[in-house]
Amino acid sequence: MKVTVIIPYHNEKKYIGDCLDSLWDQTMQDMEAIVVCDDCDAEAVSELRERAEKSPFPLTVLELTEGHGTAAARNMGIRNSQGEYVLFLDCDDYLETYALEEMLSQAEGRDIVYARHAGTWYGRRVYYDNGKQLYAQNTGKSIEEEDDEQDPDRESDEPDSREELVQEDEWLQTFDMFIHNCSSFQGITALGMLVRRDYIREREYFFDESYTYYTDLPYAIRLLCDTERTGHISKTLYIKRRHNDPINLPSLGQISDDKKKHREAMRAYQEIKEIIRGRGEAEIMLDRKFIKYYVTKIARYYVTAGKKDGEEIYKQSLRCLPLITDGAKQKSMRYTRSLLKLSQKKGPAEIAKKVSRHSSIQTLGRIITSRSAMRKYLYRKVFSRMKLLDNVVLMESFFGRNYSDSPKYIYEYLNSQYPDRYRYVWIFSDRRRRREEKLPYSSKKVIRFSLRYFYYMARAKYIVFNGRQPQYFIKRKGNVFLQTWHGTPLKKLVFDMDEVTTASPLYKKQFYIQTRSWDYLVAPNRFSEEVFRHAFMYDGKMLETGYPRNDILHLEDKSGLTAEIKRELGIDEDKKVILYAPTWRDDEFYASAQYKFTLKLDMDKLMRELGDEYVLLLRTHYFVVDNLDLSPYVGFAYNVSQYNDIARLYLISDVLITDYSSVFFDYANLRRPMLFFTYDLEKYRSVLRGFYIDVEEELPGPMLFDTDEVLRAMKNLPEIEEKYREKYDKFYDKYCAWEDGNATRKVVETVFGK
Ligand code: C2G
Repeated sequence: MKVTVIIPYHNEKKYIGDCLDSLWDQTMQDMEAIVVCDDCDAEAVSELRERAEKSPFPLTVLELTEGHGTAAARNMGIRNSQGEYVLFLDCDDYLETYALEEMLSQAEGRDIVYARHAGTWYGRRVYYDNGKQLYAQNTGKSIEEEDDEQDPDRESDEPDSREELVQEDEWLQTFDMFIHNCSSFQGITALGMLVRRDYIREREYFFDESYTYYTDLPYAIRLLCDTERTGHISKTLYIKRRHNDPINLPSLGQISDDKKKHREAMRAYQEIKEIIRGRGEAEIMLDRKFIKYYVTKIARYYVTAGKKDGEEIYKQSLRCLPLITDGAKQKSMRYTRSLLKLSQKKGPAEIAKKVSRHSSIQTLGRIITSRSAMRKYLYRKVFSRMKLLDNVVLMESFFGRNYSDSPKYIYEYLNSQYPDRYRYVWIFSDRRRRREEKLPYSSKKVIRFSLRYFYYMARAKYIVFNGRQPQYFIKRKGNVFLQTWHGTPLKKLVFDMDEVTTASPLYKKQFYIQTRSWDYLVAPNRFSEEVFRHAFMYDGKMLETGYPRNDILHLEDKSGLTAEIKRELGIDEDKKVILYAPTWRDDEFYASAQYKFTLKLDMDKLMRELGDEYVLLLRTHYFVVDNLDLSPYVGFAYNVSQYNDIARLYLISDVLITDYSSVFFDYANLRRPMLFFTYDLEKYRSVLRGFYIDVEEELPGPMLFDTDEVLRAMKNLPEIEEKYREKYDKFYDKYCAWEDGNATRKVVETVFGK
């Protein structure tokens, strides 16, 4: 048998499927896999055993009997291995399908073959479908907060530059790839190394089980340094998966356990210096990784650590710092060099002072050169220390895109019922919107991310938003944060999403932090309440009221208002109205927060067949930036994408066409017919998102896949209404039961008092 793949497993059910599938699909199958279960539940073990039975190659499932942790699991794997070579694979990672074949092709006469790694936030399906594209997108900022830097204190003191190697030395080339593949000192790993089993066995190389976090470091360095017979492959063969849910499923690197990590890191450093001393360039490469770790982690630790902890780490650092080669120090920046020097002379308090000073200088530099950094600084250090303004309500809908949605109705209700009780500040995303949005009553309008915006974010007592607030929002004592949200969820949200293919890959963590600031969350129906609880991991107060934005749909007499809205839009009062309001597609974008939309309806046909009786309102989602040209269809098609309040469009529509947008839950309040133009259902459902409800079962209208089907449905609306009557009633009872025109009053009375 050629290869044994050793996989430690600790209940990561969500990931192991991809890992094993990538072995199933290997082009070279002369192999075995050993999965070592470390403290797994019975279900996880039996699922694995079931898989093992069907495996095309021997798949052994072992349960760790002595010790625990990755080191112990891998050691057990080594002891039970049969292959000529072993390869370490983590259960949350996977291999390229030709990985083993490629590595073996280089293995003759070598003890170790090392191949390049790639990092990804995604499982195999997304990675191979359009992983690169998504990766490029995801290294950018989250879509809702394009200019919201996630950490205002983010800085890098020591660039991790890599120099071109001129030597032809194969060992050094392998070492170079190995060390630079690992993004940091703490990321140095034995994963993806194909190692001759006898080389391991003869020298009794086992992982040191006394480490929790750093067992790979000394192990990998020792393996590499004890042989000259190494080779490397510059193709990516090992895919290392980052965890997008550090709240529920953190990887070892995402666990915050600083003191222990620092202790182990330094112990590992001392150990590997014994091994690598005198290896010239290789030693310098490794030292540079350690220096970066020291400057960005340990020295900063002194700023926040207690005295005792700081002293303890400091003592250990005194044993490490003298081991750093001059060659590595010389390649460092000036600040780093002086910090290293100081660290050997002065204690943790002095080091912390220097670090803080340096960080203040960097902040100052940022403030001077960037207005946005200056505003954020004022927000944190000045405005947030001023007294809260008890009568100010700050409001935002759709990140400032318009005056609409539940905040609008809450604002109007407050003004009409309690005139003069509060002052209001509305946020708009840009000058044009601020100018064009005409608000009843008196209110201030501020531009998102302007100085006045930060001022009111810090000082307003009440915050009423229908979406997330920025990452850097500081919840103050006395703040009342009312989160109305903006739709009954059909598409899976946050913690229920396996892959986060849209926003920042750390979306889950960010979301978790953001929801901690919410005092009230509005639920439109019982179903949403339950989903919000798990999808947002929200355990705060839930307002079981229905959406304030839908009160208008329950007006007894709608005729006056509908006539007014039709006039406002220039629509002939005798024409019936079709509203086409699709949602956005995660994979169709120009850049962060700028989504494309392609119209899949044949407008010529629709106009020809329906133009006498109907007009069509096209309403794209607020993330879509494409401005669709409807000029050939004047008098029939209207682009109402910029119209502020979709609820007013619902009111004048006789029929809704949508897809996977939450608009249909709201529109159902009117009990008017709905058609679902779901031309990309499979992609949307199974690749991009995943739904909470069984659409085939629950949707109160037909799913249609091309213009002809839409036309046929439009011409048979009465039959369709008849056919879906029962489903519609059920749907209404499940999603609209709380909405009876009183949601705004109920929300206001709970949050603001009578
Ligand atoms: N919307 C709109 N026009 C569209 C689509 C949506 O005005 N063409 C508005 C509606 O108020 C809708 C809201 O934006 O309820 C949310 O739109 P969705 O299409 O459902 O998508 P998304 O913004 O991703 O929100 O829990 C709900 C989810 O968060 C979905």
